[in-house]
Amino acid sequence: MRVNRALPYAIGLLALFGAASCGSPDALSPEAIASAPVASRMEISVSGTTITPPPTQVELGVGQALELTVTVDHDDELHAHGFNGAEADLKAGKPTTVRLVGTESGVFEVETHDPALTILTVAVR
Ligand SMILES: [Cu+2]
Repeated sequence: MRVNRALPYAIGLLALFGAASCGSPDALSPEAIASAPVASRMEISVSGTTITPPPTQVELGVGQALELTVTVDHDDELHAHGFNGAEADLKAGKPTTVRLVGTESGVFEVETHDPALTILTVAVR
């Protein structure tokens, strides 16, 4: 059966753009993430559009881990730009912990998707 040859190319481009816009080219192995030293821990809760504590910037060294626990009052999605594409499903009322390991220097946003909120900024140096 004939298929549209343009399609795989279009999907490839989308994947490239997706990776570029999220800034997460280097995937770390689960072992590397698990063994990175935890430099700081943070707990954030989101109720509606209110973020507690209010969004701040955390400093993190390359190779260090930030352990972030997020609790939301509604089902949502957590997304950390620049951290091995870290994503997590958030369930209402259930604290979810993710480990963000700095792999390259830069300032990265950690956000929820529904609603779109920047809950934390991480400066990796
Ligand atoms: Cu996102």
